[in-house]
Amino acid sequence: MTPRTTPANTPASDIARRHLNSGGNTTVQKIVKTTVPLLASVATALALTAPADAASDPTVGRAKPIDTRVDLDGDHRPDKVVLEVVPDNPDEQQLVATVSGIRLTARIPLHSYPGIRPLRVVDIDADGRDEIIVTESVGANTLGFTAWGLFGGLRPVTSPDGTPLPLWEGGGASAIARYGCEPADGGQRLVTVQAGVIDWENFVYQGERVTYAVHDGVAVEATRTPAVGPRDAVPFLADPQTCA
Ligand SMILES: [Ca+2]
Ligand SMILES: [Ca+2]
Repeated sequence: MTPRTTPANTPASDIARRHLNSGGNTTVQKIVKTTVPLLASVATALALTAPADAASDPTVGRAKPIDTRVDLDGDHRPDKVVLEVVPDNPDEQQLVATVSGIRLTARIPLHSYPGIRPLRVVDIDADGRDEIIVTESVGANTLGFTAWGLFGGLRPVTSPDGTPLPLWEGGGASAIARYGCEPADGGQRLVTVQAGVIDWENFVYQGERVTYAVHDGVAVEATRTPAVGPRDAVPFLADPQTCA
């Protein structure tokens, strides 16, 4: 088994549930002018509310399910797919697909302060059956994903050992994390790029480009290419749109 590395990433869980409320209770003292010699004070704890910009931010989707249509089984008819937060567990999301009247569900980790994120529809193996990219983690500068499709059920794309294959995007200034697809052998391969900066003055990165042949939801490594260069060096380029 080939060891895989993951990019340096701020654990999203560290910030996942940081509370927006700030400040303390405000005490309102009302002086009552009566014959009573002492002041009567009324303390009122004002209800604090989350900042308005959070409530109106369209990217904050924790409570609202995402409902879309994709063709999971490749019969050219759209299949309903819904992604929602598991009601009693904000660290888990549920993917629900309805294919030919059969309801399929999958529970997926969710480490994202802004909640569930929009689904990306792809066809990683170019077999005419769509897969869905689900965001599992939102870090300070890196997103983590897994890809899901109909592989004998609603299942993730995995390594040959059966563990879900993570995909990354971002990296900030210190790293490069990308995924995409590219044509190969008359078909299509999944591509991942991971690199870290080795020269801060010139922004030179060292890492590798790995390609996978994906069949029936199993990603088998096809090539692994070490590379050194700037962010836009050809081996470091990968575009998620090429998997669509
Ligand atoms: Ca279909
Ligand atoms: Ca496919």
